Amino acid sequence: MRGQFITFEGGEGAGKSTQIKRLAKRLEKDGYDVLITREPGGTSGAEAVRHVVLSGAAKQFGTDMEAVLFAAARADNVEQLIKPALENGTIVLCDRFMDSSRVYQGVSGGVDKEFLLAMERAVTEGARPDLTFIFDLPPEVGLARAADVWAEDGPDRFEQDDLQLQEARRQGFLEIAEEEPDRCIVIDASQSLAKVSKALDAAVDTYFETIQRKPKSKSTPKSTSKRKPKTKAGSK
Ligand code: T5A
Repeated sequence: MRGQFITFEGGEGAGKSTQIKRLAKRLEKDGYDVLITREPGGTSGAEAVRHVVLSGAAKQFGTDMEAVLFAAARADNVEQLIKPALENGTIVLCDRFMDSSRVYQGVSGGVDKEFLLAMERAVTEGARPDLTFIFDLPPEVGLARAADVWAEDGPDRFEQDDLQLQEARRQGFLEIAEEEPDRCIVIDASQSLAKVSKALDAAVDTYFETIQRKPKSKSTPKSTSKRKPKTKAGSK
């Protein structure tokens, strides 16, 4: 049985990485095979691209160039890690994916939508997210959280952008959730860690019940049924 591909999206410091690590432990404890990856990154090639884009080294070449670099990193992550894991029945938890390109390069970067979608189709073939959590919170709250964990060199290329751009990104993610309610669930990420964890766990449990996904070790998986539309979890 093919695995499940779950992506986590949202603004800066929304709490995605924290929740992914926690959720992975919980799912592994439940008997699932889990792979964590991130974007840009995951593979050595994609991690090299990560350094180039997040350091700001590519900024001078324009947002189209940055969009292509993110797509190149994604292609490597998809081919080397994500697809093989899904084929193996693994649950893949990915910290950011195609929606980040739609929002950061598209909505706030001004890159042509058709150009972005063409690259998206090319690199995500066979690895489209089954489920996407959009971590929603006011950008000033997320940036304050992120600032607590900034490395010595301070904010990265995208964390430096002003609040207006960060707010545009927030709206961009919410629009994707509205346009694709079958795939996306909005999580109110401004809540306490405990409340976000609870909302996320409940949404994952509901999703697995809907697709009748069971841990390998606990029972034989049944065939995947058509999913019902998802409702918002812990959202405002
Ligand atoms: N990008 C990425 C693009 O422009 N295009 C693309 O296509 C892709 C894929 C990636 C950057 O690249 C851009 C977007 C990004 O700017 P990154 O470092 O991976 O860079 O950036 P983020 O994904 O934003 O990583 P962050 O670490 O900033 O955010 P997280 O992972 O959402 O937050 P997390 O879990 O690290 O938490 C941050 C802090 O908040 C605390 C945590 O303990 C931590 O200290 N925290 C909470 N505090 C209070 N209440 C809660 N509920 C909390 N949850 C976490």
